Amino acid sequence: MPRHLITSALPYINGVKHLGNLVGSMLPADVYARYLRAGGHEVLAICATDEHGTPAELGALAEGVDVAEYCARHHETQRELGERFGLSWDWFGRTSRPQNHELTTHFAKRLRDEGYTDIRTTAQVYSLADGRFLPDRYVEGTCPNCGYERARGDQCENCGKQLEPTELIDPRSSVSGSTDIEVRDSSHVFLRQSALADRIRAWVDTKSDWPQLTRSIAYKWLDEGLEDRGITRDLSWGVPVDPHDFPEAEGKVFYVWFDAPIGYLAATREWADAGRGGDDAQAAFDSWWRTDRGAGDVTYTQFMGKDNVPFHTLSFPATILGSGEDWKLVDRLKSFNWLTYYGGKFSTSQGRGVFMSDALDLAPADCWRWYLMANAPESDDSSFTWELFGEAVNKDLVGTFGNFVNRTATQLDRHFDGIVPGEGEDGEPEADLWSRVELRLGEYVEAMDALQFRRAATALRALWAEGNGYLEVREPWKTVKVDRDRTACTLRNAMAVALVDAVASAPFVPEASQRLRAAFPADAGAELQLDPTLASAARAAVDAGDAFETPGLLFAKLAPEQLAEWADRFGGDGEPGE
Ligand code: B3M
Ligand code: ZN
Repeated sequence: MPRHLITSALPYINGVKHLGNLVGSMLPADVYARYLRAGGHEVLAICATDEHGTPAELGALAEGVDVAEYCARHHETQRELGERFGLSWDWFGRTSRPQNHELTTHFAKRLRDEGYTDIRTTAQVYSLADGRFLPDRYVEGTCPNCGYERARGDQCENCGKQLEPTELIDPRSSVSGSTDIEVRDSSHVFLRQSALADRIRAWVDTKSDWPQLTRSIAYKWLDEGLEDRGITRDLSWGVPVDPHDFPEAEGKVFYVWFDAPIGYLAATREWADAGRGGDDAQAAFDSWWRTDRGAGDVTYTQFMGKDNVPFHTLSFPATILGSGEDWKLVDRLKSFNWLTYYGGKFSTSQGRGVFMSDALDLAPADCWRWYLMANAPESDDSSFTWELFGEAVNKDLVGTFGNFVNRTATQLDRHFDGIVPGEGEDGEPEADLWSRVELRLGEYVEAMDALQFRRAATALRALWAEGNGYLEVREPWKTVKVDRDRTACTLRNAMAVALVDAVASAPFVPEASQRLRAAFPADAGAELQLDPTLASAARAAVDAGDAFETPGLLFAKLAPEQLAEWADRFGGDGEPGE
């Protein structure tokens, strides 16, 4: 069996992530990781906070703490929120840790040795008042094209024109507002991506199974011509350039997008280092990342929003390929469109939309997980609305899954003291039920294997509905008065379907699934796997005499007034925002 390495784009350290960030990377990565584990696969799920770059420095400045402390604090918040959302990482690391410093330094040196770097002088804006170089987007001024007064040094957001900061009229620092700025020359390390373009294209050509969105983004960039890229910056927070390797760039740090993807390896190294020493740690790490040292059987799947695709299909592969070493490259890359908030952008600065911390105060993680994945922006952008959220919870979770389990449990409890009865022979209705369950399960597994989450959610919803359909045909609440054997048979089969549901639903709604699973005796289907054998295995696992503890209501209904109040509070007024 292949082993599976799974990474999700590393959340940037600044602040709490919104639901759009969650559904575009961390959540689908978790759903897939849980799915594979439930199928008996060996999985390593890795994530980390992406901690370098100017926004971290400025965030720390705004909070009046030093940047190391700022990052430590926000890392902790993000880790905790992730765990409360049920994100089952094997490791949640930090790009500011020594493992990333070491690996980033290593890759830069390898690239230099292979002849893929050179040193170039670039003109950079320096703010005397702030005592620092300013990245392009932190220079503000009047757009030479349209006269907009708050154009940024990389682009005018009014007319969309791409700009150089030196083109701005009346430029000023957006950090302090100071106009006391000047252009200074600075030498930087460049990665010669142009020299690697053919190798990258040849590699992308082998990825015919990548989704269309991913492929089209990669080819667009390749067709436009891969440009060489500065991989160092004039900042103080980051992985320092080793002056022995690059004396001309002494005192600078690597660009955040150079070290962040190396963070996938580094966070794995953190995992390997935890509780292991020296050679063991090295071997554990290598077995996931070095194809010449045991990672040959690893399937590597990445999850990310579409804006991150160029960095993962081109820049990071350039780092890997250019190193001349046998590092693992991504096999499957799942990218997502945007989740919008009523058609507009989620906005951290305007507090528009729902953020991970708010969400958990309103409803359990499972409700969010289900809603978000069942409506994931896969083939197109999708829009968050409170109506859709309410529907996902009330119709799917409460009305379909929860209702089936609750009706079954109540009947069993009321008429058979919660003990699975042995009477009654399975007949035609049961044969029909199980062939439908098999069918739904097959659809579900196929969609999950293909990383098609909406399709998987549709199949899962249909699986839940099969249980209800069966109860409605068999009507145990009526037959119990006249035909106890038939009722026993119905409830025994319904129990087995509930067990199928518990296992199959776990990737999407782990907490409720766990509670349902725990209602069965510990040994009932302890070995069940989430794969096409699940239906028959669960059917065999539910035995007469098994005691079933009623799990209580799996999900609670959301009242319309409640939803309306939230819409009010979070700005869900149907007005597309900025
Ligand atoms: N931190 C995502 C972002 O902030 C970025 C992903 C890095 S993945 C190596 O847009
Ligand atoms: Zn403009």
